[in-house]
Parts: sequence; C-alpha cells; structure tokens
Amino acid sequence: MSRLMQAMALLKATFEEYAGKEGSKETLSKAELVDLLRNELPGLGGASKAEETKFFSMLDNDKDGVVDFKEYVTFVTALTVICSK
Ligand SMILES: [Ca+2]
Repeated sequence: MSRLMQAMALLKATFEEYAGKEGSKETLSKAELVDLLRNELPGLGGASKAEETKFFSMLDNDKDGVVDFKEYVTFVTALTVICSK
C-alpha cells in the first residue's frame, strides 16, 4: 500500500476506534473527541474544559451536536496545513 493510502486508512481507523466507544459508531460525541485529542494529539494537550467545549463546537460545523467523519477529516486536513508551515 502506498504511504498516502496508509495515511488515509489510519485516519479512518482512528476515527472509527473513538467513534465506536459510545452511541453512534458513525460520529464522535464530545467525550469521544476529547479522548481522541488527548491520546492522538497530545501536542495540543492541556486544554481546559471550556477550551474543549469551544473546540468541539468549532469542529461541529453543522451544529448537530456530534462530529461526523467529514467534520473530523476537515479538521485533520486544516491541522496538517497549519503544522507543515
Ligand atoms: Ca456535526
């Protein structure tokens, strides 16, 4: 598998691992997102509860109370651009 294909598969697998913890397997609840951030992006760590809430509502683009795969991918892509500057 190419590196990019591996990266895409990992992106999806990571989402599914956390999304599957509670409720719908297709979406991340706030608790699942916070878990994902703390474990997978420790560099962003040390966020307060208020910051986590703000972050979640920022990612929840359509404001339905959960973060779906599209919203998650949009975030990771934006983060990739920011981090490579
Ligand atoms: Ca949403």
